[in-house]
Amino acid sequence: DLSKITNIEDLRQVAERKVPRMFYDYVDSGSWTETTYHNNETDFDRIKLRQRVMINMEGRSLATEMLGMPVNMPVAIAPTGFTGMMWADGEIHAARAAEKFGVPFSLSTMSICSIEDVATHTSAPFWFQLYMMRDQEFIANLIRRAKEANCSALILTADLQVLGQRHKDIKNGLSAPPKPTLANILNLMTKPQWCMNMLGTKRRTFGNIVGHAKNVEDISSLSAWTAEQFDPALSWDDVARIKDMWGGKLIIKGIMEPEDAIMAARSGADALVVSNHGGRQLDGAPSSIAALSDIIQAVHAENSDIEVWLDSGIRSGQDVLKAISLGAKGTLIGRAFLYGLGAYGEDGVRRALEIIYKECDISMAFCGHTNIQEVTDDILVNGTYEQLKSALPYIAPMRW
Ligand code: HOC
Repeated sequence: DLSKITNIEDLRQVAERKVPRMFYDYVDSGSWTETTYHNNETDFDRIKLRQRVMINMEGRSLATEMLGMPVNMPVAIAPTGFTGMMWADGEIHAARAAEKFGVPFSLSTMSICSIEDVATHTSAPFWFQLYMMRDQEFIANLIRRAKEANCSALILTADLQVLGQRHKDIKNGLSAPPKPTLANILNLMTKPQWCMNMLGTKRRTFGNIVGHAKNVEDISSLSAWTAEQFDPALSWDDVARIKDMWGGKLIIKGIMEPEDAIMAARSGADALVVSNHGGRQLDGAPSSIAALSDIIQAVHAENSDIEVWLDSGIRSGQDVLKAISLGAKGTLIGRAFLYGLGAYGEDGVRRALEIIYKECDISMAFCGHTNIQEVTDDILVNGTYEQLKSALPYIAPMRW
């Protein structure tokens, strides 16, 4: 009975107790000083909502579309690495929860369950996330596998051609599966449910790259592998090439500047995600919510119909509502669903989605709206650019 789990923080606390330290820390941390990681959350809190009254709140709906696909609310599950280490077969559990809730699920290249594992255990089409690598044959192979699995969109990650330095992962000796060191064994002894679940699955390392990448189970070999494999020369020409190879809906994730948003719009991508990778890459970047307005404006000035989405820092339905009010057409959640997964598996992901739905729905009602598709920045106390600037001091200057 998860009725006493009322917010995402509750799920985080349970996950912290149940998940081995190295995997919990992998999720619950950012790069370097973690300033961007923290700002992603605190900047949402600085944006204030206007309470309206005497407006009929009946018949509310959060239903909308992302890339023309109907969604129960404007939230998708983000592609996250090592997800099957939060809970055995975690990607399958999260995908099932998303499918039942009517929101999209995205599978990371660096997932534990493979594309085929998830496709076999779900029926709704999911999205596949790709890193540009030097090995073109491997890229073509991943794209072919995603097509065969009936994936309905491809997400190209633009901001991880080099890996941000994450101190906790290095100190913990992050690996999948965990190495049998004394520290790990002692920590695993305090996580009996996790150990039992893991013993019951054969999926304990990276399902999509196994066979292609040898010995990439720990953080130093993974970092070396990404440095060797991920193509640092990724360019907008590659995006056009990937779009051709894929032939379906393409999403570019990791846009933080208007000039890059314009390039994404011109590249033929169908959606872009304003994202600083959850504060896991460039520490020192602004929060993603501070970067949003400027990007929306640039895309409008370009007359492009590319959809602008946002991730990084969303821990509540109010955060979703704020992003939508500032012009995002959709959002992605990472940690918010991972805490649920680590805490209770599929039930926990479902609970995370229910919590976010309810918070978004109730907040929208308080702001005097009944339809998420009609929400604009008129629900914000600090909705205009000048007002936002006082709430988010380092919001990008208006350049477009
Ligand atoms: C060491 C893992 O997007 C993240 C993920 C996956 C990164 C791949 C390399 O952790 O931010």
